[in-house]
Amino acid sequence: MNTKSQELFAKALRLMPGGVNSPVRAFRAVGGDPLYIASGKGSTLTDVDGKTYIDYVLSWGPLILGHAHPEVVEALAGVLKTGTSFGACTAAEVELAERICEAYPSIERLRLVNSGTEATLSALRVARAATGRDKILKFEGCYHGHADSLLVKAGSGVATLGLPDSPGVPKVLAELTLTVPFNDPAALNAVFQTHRRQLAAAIVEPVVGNMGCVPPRPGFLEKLRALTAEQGTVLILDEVMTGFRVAYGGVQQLYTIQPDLTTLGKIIGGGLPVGAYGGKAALMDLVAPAGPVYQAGTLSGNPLAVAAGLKTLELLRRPGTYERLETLAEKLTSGLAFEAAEARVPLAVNRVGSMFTTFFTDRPVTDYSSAKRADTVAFGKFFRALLECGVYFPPSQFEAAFLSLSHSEDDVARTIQAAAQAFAALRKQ
Ligand code: KE4
Repeated sequence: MNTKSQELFAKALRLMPGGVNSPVRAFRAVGGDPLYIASGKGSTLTDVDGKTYIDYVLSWGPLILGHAHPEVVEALAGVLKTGTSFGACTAAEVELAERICEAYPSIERLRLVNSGTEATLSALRVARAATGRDKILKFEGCYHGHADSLLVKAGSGVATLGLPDSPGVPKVLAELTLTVPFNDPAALNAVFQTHRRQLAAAIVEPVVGNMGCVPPRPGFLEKLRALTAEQGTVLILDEVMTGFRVAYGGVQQLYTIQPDLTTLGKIIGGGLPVGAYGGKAALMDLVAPAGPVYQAGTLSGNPLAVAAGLKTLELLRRPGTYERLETLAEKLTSGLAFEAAEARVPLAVNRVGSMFTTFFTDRPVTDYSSAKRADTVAFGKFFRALLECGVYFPPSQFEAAFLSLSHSEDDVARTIQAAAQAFAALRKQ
């Protein structure tokens, strides 16, 4: 007897590529058919077959408050009645820009867009315009959305599906994107010497989420900042995932790194489509209509996403928020590590704040090549065993998992218990 999810997926396969609207949702890396979600509430999701799961995907990061937070729903309900989009300026977009600039001192001006992809492609365009240079630097295993120039040795779904790089990206364009391993200062020095004063931008996930969670080694970001400053290369911190996640002020608050441009997304829209890029006024004033660099968007700054974002940031400013996330995430990840050790299952757990990844490997994961050593078959079995126990982890070894303020100690205890069972089953195989 097919489940409703399976019936929907069979129909979707005839209508959408791979049956999904974003590749990583297809469960290709973990086996089985994708879940079809009927609703979310707090820390849980319920699928169309009525099964409920503790959710550690949280829409890939945005839902740091949890699903359908009453105050976010109320804020949206209010906006719905007064109009969803005007294609014109609103007071709320000014307020959201103000809140973001307050939280990110490196951002003097910003532009709201509708996705992280739009944010990063726009930031790159500004960097190329400002420097008059064409080459850019990214890091192997980092993912910055699906703009042509950035689909080179990318992480997230590209890594999940083991795609070499995407066909359809002109060779002449891909050749302008240089890549080096994350956390490799020697490679960083070499690329800046070989392409001295030729790099328009260096874009990095300052804490990587898209090869799985990988923090920067001490001094790595500082080295990147020094080299980019010395050679007039625009440093772009892609904080689409880490912004308002690892701290209210993102990684640049944790590591006191001042980038030239920052990209944001996910949490600032509270679960609605959003992105933002911003930074030094001298750079951002190049953007039309202030300057000649063109970038536009029908729904940029739309009242719904702005309302959900403003309410989310307001609730995140409440005292104790990040301490709560830290306590719960530490309890969860130390519990997972303990149970894996008890079952003698090799596991490396990387965590920064309330984003983390359980790598099935007995060696530290510090870059893309070490992440790719993880046992993805074991991860798939772990994922499916957790799913059976009503726990929904990201369906890929090369993704970060997240906690929300709606997750409870009971959720964490149940997750650790489910993981203990999953590790024991893995051990027997
Ligand atoms: P979007 O275009 O998907 O809104 O953002 C692209 C992006 C940019 N930068 C970073 C650091 C990101 O993590 C992302 C998107 N993240 C993935 C999950 N790792 C989105 C999930 C998906 O592709 O379905």
